[in-house]
Amino acid sequence: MRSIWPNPSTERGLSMRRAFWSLGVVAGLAAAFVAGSSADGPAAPAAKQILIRQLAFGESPAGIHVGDTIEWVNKDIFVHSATADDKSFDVDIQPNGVGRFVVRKTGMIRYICKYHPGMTGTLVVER
Ligand SMILES: [Cu+2]
Repeated sequence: MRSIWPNPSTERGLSMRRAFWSLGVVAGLAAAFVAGSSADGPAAPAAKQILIRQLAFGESPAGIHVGDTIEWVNKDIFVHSATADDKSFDVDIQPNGVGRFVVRKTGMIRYICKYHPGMTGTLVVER
């Protein structure tokens, strides 16, 4: 004789499926969170400073990557510029000021100060 009540095993099966589904959602969110904070992604953009003093560019920082901002800090009483040979940037830097440029490509970029062409520097940009 058939029972008019719901089959208990089916009910239990349903709630088990719901539990597994919820678990799946939680696991998915956790995985997305971990992926978002993954350490093997590109490095976070950084600011890299180059000091200018006594009519000379300071040493270029190592480990410049695409997306980093170069900050030329001018300690002189003259306006300087950082002007790329390949014309990819031309930044004026006021006395006691900072000139900024966001690196967009890899490679070696030579630059000069267009006001004092004897001032030269080189950026080496890695991926
Ligand atoms: Cu200069």
